[in-house]
Amino acid sequence: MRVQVLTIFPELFAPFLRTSLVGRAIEKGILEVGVHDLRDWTEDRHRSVDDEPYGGGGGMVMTAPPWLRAVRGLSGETSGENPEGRPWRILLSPQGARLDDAKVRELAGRGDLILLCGRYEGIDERVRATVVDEEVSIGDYVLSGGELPALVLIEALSRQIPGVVQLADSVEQDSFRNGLLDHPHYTRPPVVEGLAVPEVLLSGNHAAIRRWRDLEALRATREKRPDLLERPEVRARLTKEQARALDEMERT
Ligand code: 4GX
Repeated sequence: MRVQVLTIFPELFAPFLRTSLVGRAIEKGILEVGVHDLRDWTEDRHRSVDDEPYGGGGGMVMTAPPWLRAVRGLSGETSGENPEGRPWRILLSPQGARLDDAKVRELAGRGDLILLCGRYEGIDERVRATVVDEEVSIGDYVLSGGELPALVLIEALSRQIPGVVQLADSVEQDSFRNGLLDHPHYTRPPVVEGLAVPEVLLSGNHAAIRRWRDLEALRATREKRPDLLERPEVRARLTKEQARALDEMERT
């Protein structure tokens, strides 16, 4: 999978992309990330990318022409795995559809991507109208630019590419894999400030451990994110034992 990023702050990306899981995916060639300076597609002496808003008001707006040249210039570079024959173009903005586990999986299946990272008050609407396939938001708060959202998306995507996550089933059993939150985790030492590790985790009884984790995942979800348990597709994926336990919890 190849992800191309368009930004006026390309230097923000390198240290993150070198690190950890994403860094290893890139090293292995499973993931390719190209970061491009939007100013490389400007044509004036000052390499300017913004101007005053028509209609007045504060702030500046990014002008359309560099974006159109850049996105179209990069669109020829696709590995051919895209259904559309060109990369899928995503604008990061608070106006987008909220990023969640389902959206990450969907985008991981889109083939190559181009991520547009805007700054200032936004980008001339005609960019969205002509060269953007989809707007994505990482949450209902306002940032100063699309760069951190792009990194969030790249990291989440990288975990969905086969061969990226080391432990065979750590994604499989991940939080959200079955629509529930994760169960609690423990490691040494066995007692911390008087709090002992649950006995079952030391028992070596793997069936019992799996049952305990399933029930703790359910308990955590009911306590912290009860909204998730209202989704029919989540309820449908509960184990028999989880369904029975939830029934019990809901009757008390
Ligand atoms: N999830 N921002 C983008 C500038 C902008 C505005 C409109 C294009 C269109 C954000 C978020 C986010 C702030 C990134 C405004 N660019 N992006 N930027 N939340 O807040 O994705």
